[in-house]
Amino acid sequence: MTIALLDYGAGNVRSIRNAVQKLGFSFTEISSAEDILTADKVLFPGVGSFGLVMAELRKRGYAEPLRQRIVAGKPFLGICVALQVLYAGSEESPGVAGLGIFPGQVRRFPAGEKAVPQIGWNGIQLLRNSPLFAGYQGEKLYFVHSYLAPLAATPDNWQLAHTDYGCQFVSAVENGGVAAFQFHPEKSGAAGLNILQNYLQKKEEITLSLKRPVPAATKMAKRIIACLDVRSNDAGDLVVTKGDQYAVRAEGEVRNLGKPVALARRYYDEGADEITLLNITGFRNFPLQDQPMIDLLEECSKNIFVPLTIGGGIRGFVDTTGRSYSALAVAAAYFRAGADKISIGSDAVNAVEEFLRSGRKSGSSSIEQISAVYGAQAVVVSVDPRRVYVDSADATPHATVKTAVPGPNGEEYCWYQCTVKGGREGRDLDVVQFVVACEQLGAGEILLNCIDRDGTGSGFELELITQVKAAVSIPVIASSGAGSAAHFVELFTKTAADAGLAAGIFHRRQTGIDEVKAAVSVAGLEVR
Ligand code: 1PR
Repeated sequence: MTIALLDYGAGNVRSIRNAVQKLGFSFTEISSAEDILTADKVLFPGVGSFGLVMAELRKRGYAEPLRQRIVAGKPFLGICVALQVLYAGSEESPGVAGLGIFPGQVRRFPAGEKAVPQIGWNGIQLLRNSPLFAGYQGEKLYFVHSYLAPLAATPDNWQLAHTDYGCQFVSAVENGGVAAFQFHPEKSGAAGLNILQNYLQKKEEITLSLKRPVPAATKMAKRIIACLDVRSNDAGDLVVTKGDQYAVRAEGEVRNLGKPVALARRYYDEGADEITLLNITGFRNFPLQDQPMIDLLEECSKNIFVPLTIGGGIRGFVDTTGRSYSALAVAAAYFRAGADKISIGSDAVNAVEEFLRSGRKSGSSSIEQISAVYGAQAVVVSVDPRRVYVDSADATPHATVKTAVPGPNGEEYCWYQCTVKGGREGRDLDVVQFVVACEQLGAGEILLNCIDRDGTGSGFELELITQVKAAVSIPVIASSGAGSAAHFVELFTKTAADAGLAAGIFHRRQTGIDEVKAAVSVAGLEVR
């Protein structure tokens, strides 16, 4: 049996390769129209925008054979944008024709109370039994998208599952041997791998599960993320470290909290919804000359089937021979090595300063370049703010908050100053200016750290999180300060944060990811 993978080289399909290999299948690469028509099974993980995917398919002469295969009902599985290209067109790329299997248009999520993109774990309502979902127990699955397949645009006999997020949309279609999912089975943990296996194995090997009742509306989970700050210690080994307000040395030595690959694997096994790796000295070393970080990512991604984010050192660079590398090239290397999202720190501050100075988008900043190629949902901006106290809101042009935790001289207001190089340099830029500009430049998510809280275990910086969440419509990951499961409950009940991230309490086994999820669930909030 030939399983053929359709990868036109425009994005990260390493995750799907790793998942297929983990399941014990081998695959061939599609390199001609003929391959599309003759393979026993086609697997198409769509990456990039709707327009980009269609342009690649047309350029390679794949659009028509794909259409033929789908119309003939021969085995095909499309993931994410590969579901959307089954429609006639999309609001994402006006004027670009899709494969046109369905006559309707793909739409953007309505602007409103929900953060867009939808990033995270949501449920599906299965409308009927399908061999693809044999063994599925109703687990949440991983979604990451800004555009959706409307019910009205999808023929009834194709609709297999619905999901709710601000509105109801089609999250899976199936007819004959053809299926497509909006969620990512390759990033949906064991439940997702099982669905993928159902597609890859021979039909007769599948036992149909019993009919289940269709659940009520699906709900998005609050994500719990484990973060590994990684750097070389003085002996030159990559270690997971942890700072106190970003200071990672104790008695002169870089704190060593474990080996990155083993720790990341532990968090996957313990149920982390996402894992973030930050190369915290990336501002010094250039990642493309820092191969251990790429190797580390490759190793991690082989056994981790939830989203992996990597940050540190994503920026343009000129080496000693005068050769220049773009931030896009660095991001591409990380995506190829298995990252699902990249995170930009210091260089995002530079990009925003330039944007605010010139008043226009240059198109050449790291955020813009990477977002244009990989999509906003793959671009996280990690910000390292710290408090600057002032006596009154009028004392500074920056966006202040009236704080319940006054400054050392009784100051009742503060603003949050953006920093670069791991907090070593402060800039005349407040966090509100910064995140608003990042969203305009094409970032899909904010990783909101707080230097004052980092490593203190004193709880998340709720005033900062509330200020940032009110300023943007993209998801916000709250980070720094978690000291207990109760702090996550406080985070999700007192702010609208989409995810909570912690490092120290997980590394030191002070609180388990399961304990955090249990506490958040008892508080009436949705978890995976
Ligand atoms: O600037 O693009 O090279 O990216 C560097 C990245 O490294 C940035 O994302 C920056 O936040 C991070 N970073 C730089 N220096 C440090 C440091 O600690 N000295 N770590 C650092 C950031 C903050 C969180 C941490 C949470 C949770 N660490 O990621 O994991 O605060 O910790 P806690 O739960 O123990 O309180 P670039």
